[in-house]
Amino acid sequence: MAYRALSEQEAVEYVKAIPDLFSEGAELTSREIGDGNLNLVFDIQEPATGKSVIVKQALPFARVVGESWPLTIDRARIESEALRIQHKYVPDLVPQVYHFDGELALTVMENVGDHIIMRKGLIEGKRYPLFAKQIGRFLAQTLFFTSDLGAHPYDKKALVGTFINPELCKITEDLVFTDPYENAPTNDFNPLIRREVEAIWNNRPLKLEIAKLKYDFLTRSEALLHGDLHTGSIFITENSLKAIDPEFAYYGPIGFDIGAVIANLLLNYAGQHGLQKDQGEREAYREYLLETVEDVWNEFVSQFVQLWHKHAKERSAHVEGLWQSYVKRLIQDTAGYAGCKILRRVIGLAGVADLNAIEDDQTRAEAERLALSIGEALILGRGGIDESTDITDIVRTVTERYYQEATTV
Ligand code: SR1
Ligand code: MG
Repeated sequence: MAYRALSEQEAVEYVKAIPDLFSEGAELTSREIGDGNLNLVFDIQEPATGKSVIVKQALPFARVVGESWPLTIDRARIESEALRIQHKYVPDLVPQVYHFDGELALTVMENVGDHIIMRKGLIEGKRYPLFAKQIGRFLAQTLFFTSDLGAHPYDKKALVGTFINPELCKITEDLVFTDPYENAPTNDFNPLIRREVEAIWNNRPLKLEIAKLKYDFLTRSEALLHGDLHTGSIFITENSLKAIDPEFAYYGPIGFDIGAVIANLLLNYAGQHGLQKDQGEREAYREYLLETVEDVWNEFVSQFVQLWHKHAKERSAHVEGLWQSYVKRLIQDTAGYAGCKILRRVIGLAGVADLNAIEDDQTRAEAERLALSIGEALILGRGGIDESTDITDIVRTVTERYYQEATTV
């Protein structure tokens, strides 16, 4: 069938025609629930049995902007293939793909509608005690087994080819690594923080560090990344986690994915300034977020290093001292990428609800200034980072300084 964007009813007809998915004559309901930046998402339910699936269809443009921003529908293939690979390594943490249609750029997959978007949960002040273990395992397994450490060299090169994703990478190159640091038309920030944003545009040492991180993003094909692992790409309950939406998947630097997770925890940390009015509650929740940042890194690294010792086939991986220097470089990359991802969400296109939900412009500007200071400090301070507490120490120091300066002004 030639490409066309489906209606709710057409999505029902489509899934009915897939063999062995629903029983013949099943009564199905359909609702378009996509609220992301790019795609159509249909929630298809069979009320009689409670069975359901998700139909996700790529639009030939970026939904967040409209038809004036054309965008390849090949991203649907990238997403379904990435989901299949990730599902192979962590089946409990990734939705199962039932069907893919390249012509329609459409994937039919497991419906995880009993989960909520983690960003929403964090904004509501929920805690997820299993999150760090779950995401640490997701990161360690998917990144190790697709890297030169865990994959056969021929398989790894073939995968690099499968995941050539130029248009989606270009979005990241522009929106994460370029536009926010100059006066670009895509930028979209609170006018009250213009002074701080202009200071970033004029901060040459910061721009140099961001350029180095961008260069690694462009050139270092380390592992198959999720590519957009923010808390809006994580569906969660108290017991279960599902990582969704890997349409930005490509072979890139491992720290980019870990940094995305940490950045989004820290964006919520900054947002607490306006989200939580009670100071005691706010401090307690911020402590929880910082512990989670440390746990995410610690879980990832302990599992990644175990996999390295047990499964690394690359002979040079066992040269004495290599894993230690690799891990040190990884945590520094992680901090740098986390910093870029924080800055882009404050200055650039596609902000986050953790900050945007703060209604009062002035209070939101205060939270955004804190986020900018944290992002900047992580990028500039990353060379001195060795362990997860070095990351959280930077955040604590910046926060203390921020509130001291706020009370002395
Ligand atoms: C035009 S797409 C804007 C952003 O949404 C996605 O989630 C990515 O983060 C992208 O940069
Ligand atoms: Mg997405």
